[in-house]
Amino acid sequence: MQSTDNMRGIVSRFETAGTVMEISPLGPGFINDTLIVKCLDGDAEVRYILQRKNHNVFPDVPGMMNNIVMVSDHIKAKVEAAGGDPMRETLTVVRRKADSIAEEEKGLPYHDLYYKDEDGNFWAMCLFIEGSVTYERADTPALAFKGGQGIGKFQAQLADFDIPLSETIKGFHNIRWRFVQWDEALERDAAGRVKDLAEEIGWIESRKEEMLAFWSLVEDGTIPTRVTHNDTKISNILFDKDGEVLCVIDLDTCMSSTSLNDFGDAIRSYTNTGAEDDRDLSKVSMSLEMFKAYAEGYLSERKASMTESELEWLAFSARYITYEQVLRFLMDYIDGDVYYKTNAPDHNLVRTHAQYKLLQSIEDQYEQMKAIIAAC
Ligand code: GN1
Ligand code: MG
Repeated sequence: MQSTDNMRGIVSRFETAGTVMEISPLGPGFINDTLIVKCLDGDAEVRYILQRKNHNVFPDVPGMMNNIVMVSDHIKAKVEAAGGDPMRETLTVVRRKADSIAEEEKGLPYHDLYYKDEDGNFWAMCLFIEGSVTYERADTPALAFKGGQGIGKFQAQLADFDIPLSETIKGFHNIRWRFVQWDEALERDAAGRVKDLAEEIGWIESRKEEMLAFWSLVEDGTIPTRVTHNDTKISNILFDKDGEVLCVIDLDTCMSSTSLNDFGDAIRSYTNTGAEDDRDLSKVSMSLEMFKAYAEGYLSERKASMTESELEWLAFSARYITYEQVLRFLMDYIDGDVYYKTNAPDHNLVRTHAQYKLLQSIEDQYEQMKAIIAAC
């Protein structure tokens, strides 16, 4: 992380109010670095989120920032029409101060949405939403229900968004593309770890065909493509103090995909009785009660607009995304930990094992999950 003076220099490029009082780190994101910036404007304290966007993960940060602005502007209009508060119910991107934009920046696309520092790092800001609460895990079915409602509503708000979005990460939830990367990773064996991973590699290979079969239904249009969030874990939702969903955040991966992925990714996170990186596998399983609550919340917003095929494959999406996450953690371990932030040399392997345990638990309860969806 940079020195405080550097950080203040970065903040000074953006349209913040008042004087910067404090800049401190926030949250456990695996990809970007996130800071909170406290400003004093007269007597009022105004806070902002400053992020160093990971340009190794997101090769086109300007395009991504433009996606975020277009999507949040669209939601703002919906919130306003419904009599809500557009400044609290969706993200507000903070733009560059006009006089901080250098001549050579002016020709660049979306140059008012980010700042690129001398080291080549990309910075972006948005308003901090006061009075919001985040969770690393869902403690109660009531919270899971609300989370499901929140993502269902988010997708509904974007149902008529028809401007093409830039693909911020190629083939993000496209398992066919993930297998291309997977084969390359095995071939490279960059960290020399493949020889010790026969069992884990077997977990991936043994389910390859059924995952590809599901994805072909997306490719041939049987399952429709929509604007989706693609990273719907619980920590990417802001709740208010009464447990109501305020705002869906982390719009970096907002792009076109199947809405099922948002459901599956949320199930992966909300229903886990353990942690995503639990070393104690006996703690990890899928809670069917949480599944039911999330599904009921989600379907309360989305059921009417879903196709037969989406409903039919909804439960499977939890298997698909959890499987993909096992693959992604294992692939990063094989690659020598280059994608996710890690806190131990075996962190990605621990994550792989914990996600695989979760996947097995989901597979074991698949028939009950389908019955719950049918009953909704
Ligand atoms: C990453 O950025 P963050 O921490 O919200 C990742 C997700 C993974 C998740 C696993 C851009 O999410 O896809 O599911 O970690 N985001 C990206 O917890 O790869
Ligand atoms: Mg993210």
